[in-house]
Amino acid sequence: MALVEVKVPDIGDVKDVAVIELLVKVGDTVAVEQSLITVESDKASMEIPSTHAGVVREIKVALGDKVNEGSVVLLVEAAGSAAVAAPAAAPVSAPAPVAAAPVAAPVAAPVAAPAAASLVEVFVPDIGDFESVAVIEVFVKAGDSIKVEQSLITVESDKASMEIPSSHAGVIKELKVKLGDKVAKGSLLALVEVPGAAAAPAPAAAPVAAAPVAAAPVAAAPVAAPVAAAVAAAPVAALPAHDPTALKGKLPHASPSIRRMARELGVPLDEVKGTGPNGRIQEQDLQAFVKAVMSGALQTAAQKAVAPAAAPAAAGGVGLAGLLPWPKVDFEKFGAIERKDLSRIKKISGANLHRNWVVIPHVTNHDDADITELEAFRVQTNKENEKNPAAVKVTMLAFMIKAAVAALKKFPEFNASLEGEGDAQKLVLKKYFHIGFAADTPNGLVVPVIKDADKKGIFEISAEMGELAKKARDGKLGPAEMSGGCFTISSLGGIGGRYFTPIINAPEVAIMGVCKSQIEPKWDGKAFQPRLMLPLSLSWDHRVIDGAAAARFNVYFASLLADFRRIVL
Ligand code: CAO
Repeated sequence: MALVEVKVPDIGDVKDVAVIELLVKVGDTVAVEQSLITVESDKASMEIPSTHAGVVREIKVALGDKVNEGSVVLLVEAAGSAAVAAPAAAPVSAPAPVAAAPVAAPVAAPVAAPAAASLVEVFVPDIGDFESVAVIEVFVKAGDSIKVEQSLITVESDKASMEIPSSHAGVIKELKVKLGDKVAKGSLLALVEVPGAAAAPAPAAAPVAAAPVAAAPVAAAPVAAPVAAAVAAAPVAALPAHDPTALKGKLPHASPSIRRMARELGVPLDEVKGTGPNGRIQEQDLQAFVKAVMSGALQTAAQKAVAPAAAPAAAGGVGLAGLLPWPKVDFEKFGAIERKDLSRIKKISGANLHRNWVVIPHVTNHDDADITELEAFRVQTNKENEKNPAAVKVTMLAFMIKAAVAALKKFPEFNASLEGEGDAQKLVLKKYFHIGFAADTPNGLVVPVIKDADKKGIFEISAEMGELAKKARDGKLGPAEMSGGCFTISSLGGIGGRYFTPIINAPEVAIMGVCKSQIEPKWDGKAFQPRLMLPLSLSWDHRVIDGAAAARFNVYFASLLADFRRIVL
């Protein structure tokens, strides 16, 4: 078994790069191309792969060491070294074959060619052996003035991230790439309007050439595939790993392998505190972050945004990070489909409903109200007014709004909201009675609010509901008409169904869901009688309301509808 030196291959035009990560230790078995260390210059970070398979016998570099092409990284006891010996010579000692490449090749390739009198095309320069790399950041937009060598985009392979600089100064007229695009050497990045373009192309070659753009993968020997990526202008641009589209002001400082790991785990890298040199995020930092989130000791920004009030509960609960990722299905595989944007209302109400469902411990009590007499009264009232064109049609929902006011007065904790968090949390009891009702519109669900329903009569409420429902359907409701609610009624009575579990409209603490009334046989002690029964579904926030109170609220609410005279008692 021979000991083989594994050396830093040609890493392009960068010198004295710092070792920022040791990815293996003595005794580890490594494979060819397995990353051994990460090095970092002020231009790029790159992982140095092994040229040999075998067991690591000695590591010749330490964190913080400065290395160059040819520096010995470690000694590997190569398995079947006789076989590897010959090709092994190449990578270890063969930076030479590629030495010319990183400087020379990119010079020619990426240079911008003038597209019109003053419009030049800026291309991706020679980025080494990467066929197709993803655009993970776009730093500029059309209209921006840029300088030569200013970074335009960041691309990332599984081994390195690199910023692609502009070969020209000028104004971006058109950007030809976007986040997620795959690019390679020669891909058109942008059209740049260059002042006095005639002069620009020649010098423009220089900055691109000067930029240590290219990686110089060793092509000579099969075992030698040191993927030295390299590049451009700024410190390594690492992305918020969980969402490449969510660009943030400050980019996390981490190697490509750490960023890849973060992406795989769904860790928002920009929230991880790095303990490495210059705050660099290391594997143990990622592990600590994941542990903290899983134990509930920490919430990610996304979790906080989804569940701001859940923070206290999270201490004893399970973090959302524990959930499986959303299933990805190739729907086209199973049949024809069509993709449609969600309406603005659906997006807003969806986000609110999601938060409320996740944060509030919902319980739903179901009951029935005997509305035989009330419905007869309502129909009779409407009949009496039939000939009066100015008369308002009285609705069952108007009666329910008045019943809700009476029930809220009797059970004040239903007319309340939670405020604050932890020990400082308080229950806000409201002395006003604004009742919301869910209205179905072509664009989605909205909840107009009848203000001061305690001071209004059935006709007035019916009229106001009619106006608000029309405005809702026409998309003309203002924010003031949808705010300030104390309690919501969601009636599906005109449509059908038996019971459902309405989602509480935070910061309210309860909601009444109503379904279609129907005649049912009810035992009166002597015989079954046909009674018109209205199904009720009261959802309530168990942090504020107890089950017994909810049952009492439902019974009282139902009793008011059963005999509306009680409302004036
Ligand atoms: N049982 C049986 N029939 C009922 C009923 C009930 N509980 N409530 C209403 N109806 C009948 C009415 O009698 C009326 O019939 P007629 O036209 O024959 O008189 C018809 O349904 C329409 O009732 P209405 O004019 O009184 O309207 P409404 O008060 O029922 O509804 C509104 C108004 C705005 C609430 C409704 O249009 C709506 O948008 N409902 C959907 C709410 C919703 O989507 N909730 C779900 C939220 S969770 O996703």
